[in-house]
Amino acid sequence: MKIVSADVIVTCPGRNYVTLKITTEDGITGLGDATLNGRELSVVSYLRDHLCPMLIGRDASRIGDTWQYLYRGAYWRRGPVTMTAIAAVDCALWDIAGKAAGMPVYKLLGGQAREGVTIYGHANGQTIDELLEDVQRFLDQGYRAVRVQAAVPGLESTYGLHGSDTGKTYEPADAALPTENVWDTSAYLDFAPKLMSAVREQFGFGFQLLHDVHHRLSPLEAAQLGRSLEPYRMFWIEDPTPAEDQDSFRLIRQHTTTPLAVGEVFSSIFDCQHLITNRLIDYIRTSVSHTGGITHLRRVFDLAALYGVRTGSHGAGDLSPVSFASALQLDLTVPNFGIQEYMGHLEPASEVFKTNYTFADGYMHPGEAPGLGVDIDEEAAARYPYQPRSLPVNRLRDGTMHDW
Ligand code: KDG
Ligand code: MG
Repeated sequence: MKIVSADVIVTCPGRNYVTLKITTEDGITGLGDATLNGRELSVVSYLRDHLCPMLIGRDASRIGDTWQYLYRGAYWRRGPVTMTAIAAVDCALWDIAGKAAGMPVYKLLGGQAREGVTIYGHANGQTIDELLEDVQRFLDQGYRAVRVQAAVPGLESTYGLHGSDTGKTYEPADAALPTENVWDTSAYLDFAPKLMSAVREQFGFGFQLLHDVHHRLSPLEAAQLGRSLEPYRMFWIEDPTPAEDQDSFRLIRQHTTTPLAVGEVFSSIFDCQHLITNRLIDYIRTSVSHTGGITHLRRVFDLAALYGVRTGSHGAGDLSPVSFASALQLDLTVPNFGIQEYMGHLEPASEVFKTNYTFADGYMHPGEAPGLGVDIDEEAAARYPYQPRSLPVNRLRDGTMHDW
């Protein structure tokens, strides 16, 4: 099963996606998501200029060896660009393996360990009332878990709010230069418990409640937040503090029993090792497309299982449907599955990516199509050319750069 071509498809059906397509001599194609939001073209170059030429002539069935060849062979290790590129190759090879075997990838990974994958959706609002309406919309659809974000009073913009016109994105639609947001920790710490209290008061405790702090607090502030949210029994708070200084999570842990989820910006098992083996987090958020693909993420999840840490993979809309399908295939099989994020994709994405996953009763299933279960329509992709876009940046009121 020799590889005869490896092509990179860049498209922007609502937002930019980079897809790797590998073709074998017998005409089987495999897809991998290579999207790194705001830095897309660096992965395009990594693939086109470096990895694609190395893939030609290789045996597509040697998935683990190819992973090691690309990882060790780079000499320069880890990092989001390298690991996203390797992830795309890895997922595409799993897709090919599934198609060659006539099975969905989850069957190659050991078969399903649950009937479906619990997902959480993103509810948001400019006001608490608007947020409550949005939560209701998710509960009406059958969601069992909802992430809530609402505008912090006094701030001009808040992370996690969708533009009402797009419904699913909260980033500037047309900016090559980052927009600048202003952040105020005090205003946020005042507001967050009021928000959760309103949600629990209106809807009770019959569903899982999640919230993303998006790296904004110091460890001590994160401890205060966690404690203030304890009455609302959160499923997790996510990224309460930036995770470079991993020992700082001990301080949060000492002060609160609110569960912690971290890892969407990590790119390897080594980034997760300290937090997991010291039991400093409850959920690991690494994603299949930013953490070396199915092959590597499976190792992260296995390490996490040893320490009672459960999975909660990143699934924002800037990860393509190929990524989401890959995540579902793995989620269905691992013993320590926790939850899967699902933000959905903007409407035009469905013209480009043809998916097989289904949603019912709060659960997703990847479907029974061989491989990952996603096809790409390259003519439709060409109708949506790449558009330079950036994630926002954040400053404190006095102008100091802060984490976004
Ligand atoms: O590209 C950045 C987004 O993926 C990120 O801001 C979304 O934090 C996020 C989440 O939890 O989905
Ligand atoms: Mg997040």
